[in-house]
Amino acid sequence: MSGKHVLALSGGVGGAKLAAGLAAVLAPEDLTVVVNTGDDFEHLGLTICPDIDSVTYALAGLNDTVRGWGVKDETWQAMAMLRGLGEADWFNLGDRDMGMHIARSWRLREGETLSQVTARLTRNLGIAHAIIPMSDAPLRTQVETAEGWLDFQRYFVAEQCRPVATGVRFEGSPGAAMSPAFAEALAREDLGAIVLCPSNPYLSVDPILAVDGVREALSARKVPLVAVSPLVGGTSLKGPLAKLLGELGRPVSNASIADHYGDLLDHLVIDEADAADAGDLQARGLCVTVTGTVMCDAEVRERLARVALTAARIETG
Ligand code: FO1
Repeated sequence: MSGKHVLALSGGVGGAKLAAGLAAVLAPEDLTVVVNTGDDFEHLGLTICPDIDSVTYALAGLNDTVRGWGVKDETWQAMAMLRGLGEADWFNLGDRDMGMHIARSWRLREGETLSQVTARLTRNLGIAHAIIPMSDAPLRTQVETAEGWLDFQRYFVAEQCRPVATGVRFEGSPGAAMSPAFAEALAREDLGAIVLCPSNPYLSVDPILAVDGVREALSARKVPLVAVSPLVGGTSLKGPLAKLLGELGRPVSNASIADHYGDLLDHLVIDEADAADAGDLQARGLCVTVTGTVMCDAEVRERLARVALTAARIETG
């Protein structure tokens, strides 16, 4: 019998939605979600892990679906106080969200690893599925611009992705080892498939591939690797992917997503608005599924999760 454990690799907002869909259709023992930590940074004395937060809030049903990040029904009193005190206010920390960063920072300072802290906090929020940081070591995404190399959140939030990007690098790679549960998931005898969530390939998935040994392990895998494209109608729904592709001199199309993942990819799930891309992708030897990929509610998230799992030859009930 082929394995049925699914390893999903996810960034923040879009990835978190599919991760929530996968968690809705797979039992906790059948899913491991490994999350990008290249966006993490230290801010106001706190360790912020935005993509872990997004996946955690999505699986806990706490995510703000309008803003796309942070906690729903959020209030901003602490932020107003910080602003009044003359502290940095370019990165918005809601009151409820702040509790997450305080708990994480406190436990890290007490000596727990990021994996241990994440397991503790997700469990205490009632999440049964495994949400795993890609590494317990710092691996930081930086974007090259005319102003020099910018740390990810400086580029993404403070500069609103305005500077023209000429390169991306991952400080700490090589040298960052896989988190223990990531390595275990990749080595599982019952591993049945790998799913790349619809996250930015350059900014959210590449940091995971830059962790020591990950690209090699994925190349050597014996199970299907399915990606859900983050492009919809030839552009990115949210975030800088379309702008970044243009700046890096690549077409804003699914051909660029397929080129980027290269031999790693077996099957690409693309949006129905991009159905015209299917022929070219198939001509390269890729399997393609065309479906609606805009995850506007829980029902669509689950449906897309089932489509991705079917593409990966994983049975769902
Ligand atoms: N994104 C923003 O655009 N502006 C913010 O002020 C902001 C604050 C923030 C706080 C906590 C958190 O977990 C995420 C936050 N994000 C914010 C989202 C985050 O910058 C990005 O969505 C991810 O890093 C990209 O995946």
